[in-house]
Amino acid sequence: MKIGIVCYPTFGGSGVVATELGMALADKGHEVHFITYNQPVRLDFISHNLHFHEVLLEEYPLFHYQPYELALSTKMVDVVEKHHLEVLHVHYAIPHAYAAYMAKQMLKEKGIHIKVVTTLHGTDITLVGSHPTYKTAVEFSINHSDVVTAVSKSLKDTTNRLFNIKKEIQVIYNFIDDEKYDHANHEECQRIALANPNERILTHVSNFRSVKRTEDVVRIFHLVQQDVPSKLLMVGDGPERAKTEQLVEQLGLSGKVFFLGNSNEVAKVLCYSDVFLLPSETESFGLAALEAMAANTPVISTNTGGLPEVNIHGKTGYLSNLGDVVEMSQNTISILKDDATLLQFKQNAKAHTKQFSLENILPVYEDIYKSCCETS
Ligand code: GMT
Repeated sequence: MKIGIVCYPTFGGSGVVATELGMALADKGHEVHFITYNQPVRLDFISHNLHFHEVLLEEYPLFHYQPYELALSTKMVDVVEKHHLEVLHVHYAIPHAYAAYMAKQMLKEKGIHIKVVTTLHGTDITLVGSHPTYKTAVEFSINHSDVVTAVSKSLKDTTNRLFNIKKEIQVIYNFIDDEKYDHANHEECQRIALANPNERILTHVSNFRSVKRTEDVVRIFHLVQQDVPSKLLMVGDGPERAKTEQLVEQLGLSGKVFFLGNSNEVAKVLCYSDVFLLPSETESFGLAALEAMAANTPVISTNTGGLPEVNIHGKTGYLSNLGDVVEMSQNTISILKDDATLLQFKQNAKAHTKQFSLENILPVYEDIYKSCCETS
């Protein structure tokens, strides 16, 4: 099939899911066209079936804000027309679902009938989408998509609670390309460079937005390292990084906490890790947790949003109430207390990711594209 994918090209989870999906579809022989304002960070041009179309913006003195939706919907129309696309799959409702609706209407005038699949990822519903500034347009564009999917049952329920949705939302979980995370693929994984042999390694990966509670990560680590010799790796960058670095200094943890910045090689960093910390305020799914588990790393997380659908309490890690850093540190210590317990949690975490494998999820998206193109 000929598929257009619209996403944010940054380190956010929705962009990662969209990019991995597009690359896997191209691998299976589909022709995939990414339409966004930058080349997606994880996009690897490994296939001649992959194309990237950059949305360019025109500066004009009158514009206080540049009209990105207009440029995006114009680009969608151009690409659909020129490459005869059959379906547009937009990731993250704001503003992609709205721009796709506009493109669909413009194409209809030309006698072209494109199908629109919208995938809801989380903050497009929970934090931003339901805000009165955007709510009416988000609700409208969800209701006018041909197919709507959400990345967890929790996100589906939240969407139905916050909006007046008139169509069925299908749940399709985030997925993982298991092979990328197998330790066997990372012979260079040398934890000795980061920690002494007697030390454990804790890891956090995020875009350092306030919803990720990166200061809680440091507070948990502060308590853990009093009991268990350990180091903390902080991967990613964003608005909360400076404050989090300050807290590390205040707590006297410099030298034990390493800020690695944004990385394209999360799988390599995770191969060093013993426990992954994700104390988010909310997570519609928690792709970072799934990636950690695929790299044999148990997860200490909050019990918010879709996290209980991914992280199984007492098996793949532990879940706690938001902000309960004491309980989260005790749970971390209980996993790290001896090698046998840690090994059991690592094995459970890895085994649990099988149900989220790319090979299970990819055909579900393919079926959706096929069946929506068959209906008039
Ligand atoms: O985590 C973020 O803030 C980025 C955000 C995004 O849309 O880029 O991630 C969301 O989508 C991911 C992929 O579906 C989910 O795994 C994350 O849980 C979700 N983040 C939140 O709900 C906070």
